[in-house]
Amino acid sequence: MLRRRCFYSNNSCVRSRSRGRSRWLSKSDGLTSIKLLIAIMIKEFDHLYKTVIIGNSGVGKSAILVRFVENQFSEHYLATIGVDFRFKTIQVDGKNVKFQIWDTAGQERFRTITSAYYRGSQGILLVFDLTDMLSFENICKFWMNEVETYAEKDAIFFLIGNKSDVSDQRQVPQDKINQFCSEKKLTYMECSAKEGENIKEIFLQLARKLEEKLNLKNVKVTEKRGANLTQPAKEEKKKCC
Ligand SMILES: Nc1nc2c(ncn2[C@@H]2O[C@H](COP(=O)(O)OP(=O)(O)O)[C@@H](O)[C@H]2O)c(=O)[nH]1
Ligand SMILES: [Mg+2]
Repeated sequence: MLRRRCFYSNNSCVRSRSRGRSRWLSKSDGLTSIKLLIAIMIKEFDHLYKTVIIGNSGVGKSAILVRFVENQFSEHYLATIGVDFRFKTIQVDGKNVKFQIWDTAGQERFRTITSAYYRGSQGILLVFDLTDMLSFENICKFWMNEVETYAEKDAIFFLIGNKSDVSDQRQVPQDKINQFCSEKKLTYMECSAKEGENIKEIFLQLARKLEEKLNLKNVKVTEKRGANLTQPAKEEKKKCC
């Protein structure tokens, strides 16, 4: 009998969905990183950003991911075990920006997401359900604290209100959303994974912010180097004889 093997260093078994079905990742899937390396070498994309999706179970995290990557929506999703990630490349201002998007797979139900999930993430999507007040309260009370603790310090955070299509069942007041966003300096966007409304725009805006941040970083590094070049070289310490 074939044994199911985990290949991630954090020992989390990984399942991935292919065309809506879950499958265990085989050892050969460990080649993903090699494929990525080749993609970098042949300049298949300009920048790669790890982005994680977080929020209560049932808010539509997987639906957002599947809508963005496959432009599909299903009322029922199979919960994957471990973690699930997908790639998607978009064009942003003449650049090919590749997203590696991580989706939790049920652990959020028990709030047992490990810090490894957040490691190296540059983009964070905090998702709540506009028709479920508790899902918003949990962003404020729990998920925000969690990402502030574990995510990279300079990551870009977006607050996402999903299920905008069911406008007659809205539970989350706009002023509460605004207040929280101004407190935490978050970009807020509403979307509907079901209708496909605003999904691509979320990733476009995120990509723009990430690119801006990267450019700023590069300018700072260049300025620093320039400054160093104009500064007189430090006198070498004379060695004592
Ligand atoms: N009406 C509506 N339902 C949605 C939307 N997004 C997801 N759902 C439904 O919400 C349920 C939970 O979605 P899922 O993506 O599994 O949530 P997750 O647990 O956060 O990953 C599913 O039944 C989806 O069909 C949306 O934009 N509008
Ligand atoms: Mg899910």
